Amino acid sequence: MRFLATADWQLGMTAGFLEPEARPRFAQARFDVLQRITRLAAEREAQFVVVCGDVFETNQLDRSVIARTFEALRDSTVPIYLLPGNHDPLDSASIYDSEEFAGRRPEHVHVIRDSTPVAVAADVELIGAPWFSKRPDADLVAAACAGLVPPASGVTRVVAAHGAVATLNPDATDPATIDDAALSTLLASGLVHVAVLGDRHATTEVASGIWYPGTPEVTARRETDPGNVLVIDVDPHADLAQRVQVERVHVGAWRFETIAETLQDLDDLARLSARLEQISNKARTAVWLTLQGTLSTSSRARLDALIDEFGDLFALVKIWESHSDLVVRPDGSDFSDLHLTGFASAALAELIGRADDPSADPSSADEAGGRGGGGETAVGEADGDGDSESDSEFDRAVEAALNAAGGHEADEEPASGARAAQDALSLLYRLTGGAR
Ligand SMILES: [Mn+2]
Repeated sequence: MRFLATADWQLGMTAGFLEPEARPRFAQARFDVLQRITRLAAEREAQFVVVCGDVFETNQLDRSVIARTFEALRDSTVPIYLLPGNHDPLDSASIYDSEEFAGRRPEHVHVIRDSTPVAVAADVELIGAPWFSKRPDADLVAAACAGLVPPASGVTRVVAAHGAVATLNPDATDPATIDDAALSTLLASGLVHVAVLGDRHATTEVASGIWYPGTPEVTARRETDPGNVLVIDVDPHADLAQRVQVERVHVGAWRFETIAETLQDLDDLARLSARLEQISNKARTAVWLTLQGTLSTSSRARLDALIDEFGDLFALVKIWESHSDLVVRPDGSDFSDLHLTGFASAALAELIGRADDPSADPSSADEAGGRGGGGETAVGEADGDGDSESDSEFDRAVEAALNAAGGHEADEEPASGARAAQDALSLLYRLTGGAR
């Protein structure tokens, strides 16, 4: 008996961490992959598809998500069983009870609403363990399998459930934890033949006959092997060790990657650039850079320009700040071509001093921002002295860099004083044309 197992579709998920223009593409990918799944099920002559929970990201979704889900599943020639999970439980606000869902559900799409065995075919029985709330107070798999009698000869019994198993759960006190040792005993006894689970987004074999298929499209950076579905063959007459054959098939189009590099000079930047360049399907790839090393101001500015350029192609390219340690050491030659005078020259000297001072404390970042305001006076004075237009532009660049030294991205830890000054120098270098 062959079936296809998948889970954690998380339809309707938004990805606020991606570039804004990439977010609708990411949301659409979660629907597009459904057609690849149902086509695969038909090609492999699977008897059914089971989705082991978290079909939807929440119970509160725009009705268009339901419409697009059923549109994507419309042409499936294989029946599809949806199991409510912790994101989409069968509670009083359940998406499965909404008018849109009931009104649009195609005949071949079924919701598993209790643990009564479902006769998918004459030789297949499906036992589901749906979630009825976000916090079950018991092991739902144990409850679903309690009191089972042996299946009729030749009938394959499949368990579909959702949640963390004890051997992989960091929170062993959670009463909803699935006792996978007890499940293995059930499997060995032949009361059930295979168990497929949702909740863990990376494809994982827990034990013989117990699998997490994982999410068909990646949802988070930490997932080690997402983007798969499982084609599962079960021989109900065989012992547990030989009973279940699993083929993982990659169906996901998106990738979340982490790239680690040590950067010291322009050669290292060229290597990083080449690594990014050779990645295919950039529009559906997000990259977090974990960077170590020490760069001159001009090299750091080149790095920032490189990240901006690749940011136009990728769904995201970003330095993962909490996993990076990149220091900028101003090089004497970095600014010598700029022939700075007056306020700009004094500000530059101060930034270089601060960038080199590891003892600079975070509060000085605020001070640097404050001094940006002081720059307005300097610009005014320079204009009063009849300085050229380009000098005035340059002063604005210095001011912008100083202001940037006081700011940092909201999702990152506050920059230290030295770090803020390093960022400001890099920005100053770029604003004044140094990275072209
Ligand atoms: Mn999930």
